[in-house]
Amino acid sequence: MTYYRPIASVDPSRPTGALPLAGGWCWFSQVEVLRRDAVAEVVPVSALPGEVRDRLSAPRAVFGGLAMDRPQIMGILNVTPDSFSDGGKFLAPEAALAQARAMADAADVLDIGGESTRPGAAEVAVAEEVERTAPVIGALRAGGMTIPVSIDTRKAGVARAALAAGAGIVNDVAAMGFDPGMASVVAEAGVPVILMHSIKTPATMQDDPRYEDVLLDVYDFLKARIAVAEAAGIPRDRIMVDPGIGFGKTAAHNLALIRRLSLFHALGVPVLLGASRKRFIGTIGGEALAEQRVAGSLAVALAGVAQGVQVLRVHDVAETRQALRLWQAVRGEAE
Ligand code: HH2
Repeated sequence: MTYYRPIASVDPSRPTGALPLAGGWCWFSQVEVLRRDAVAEVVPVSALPGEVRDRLSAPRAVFGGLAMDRPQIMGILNVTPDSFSDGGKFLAPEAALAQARAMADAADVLDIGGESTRPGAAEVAVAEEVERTAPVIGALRAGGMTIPVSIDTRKAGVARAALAAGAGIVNDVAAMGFDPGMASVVAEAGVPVILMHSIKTPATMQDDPRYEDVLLDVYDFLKARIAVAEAAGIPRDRIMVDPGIGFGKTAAHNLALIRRLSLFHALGVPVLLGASRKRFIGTIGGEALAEQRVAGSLAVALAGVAQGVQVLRVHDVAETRQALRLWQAVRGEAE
């Protein structure tokens, strides 16, 4: 199997023959060709098979109301007692609603979750998870908020209730592999889905995770999950992928994935990066407190945008918006 990683650039001078990366703000004129059993080589885009060129450069369809030709900010709202960085802060419905309102100014989409998936977290019963999430989504809609909402869940019943309450996207950290009913809920509702890579369950995922090649293994997994989703009747233009930073990964695994994130554009669907406040940012950045990891989180988010990642899942939406505005202004891009 051959893997094609577009070498993303945002340099203002663009060589003749360069292609837009996924129809977005980056361009590429060279591709790193990777194989499991061979040394990587860099080739010009002119040497690529036509279908690979097309898949890497084609514009991505609007996803759940979000244009994919510019970076989008997904604000995290955990309605849980135990999430790793904001656990307990927004468990009361009024607190959750106030936080949703505060985030809606700077975020393009809100990701609402009722079960922590931090390493070691225990499973939450469906009824409990529905009770935490659906009323908040319903109240936000009743209050006139029209911002797109994704439901962060592995469970079909939770997704169904959230969609009925007004969510429009399903974000599944188990890539529809946890609950056998998830694919049909998504397919029947006709909503888009985010498929994230993870190994095992949150309770055990950090027990010595190993890969043959983390980048290529995650790529193969996501490719296989896209095939499962398509077979279940979910069209490709309603699928987004996410390498799952911190889910069954060491700091070295996370860095290897972030360094070559642009590979995932070869799957032909938009890509999401969720690194906000995660442990490796604390380890490398020297910050034990998750809430104090905004600077490191921004550095990683911008590294993702520089590789054409379409959605940034973050806790610090206002700070990320500010960073993105400046990043875009320096490049001479209007927001
Ligand atoms: N990370 C977390 C939860 N959901 N979904 C996607 N698509 N990508 C991610 O990286 C991702 C995710 C974990 O972070 P958080 O929601 O802040 O914490 P917790 O799981 O403890 O609630």
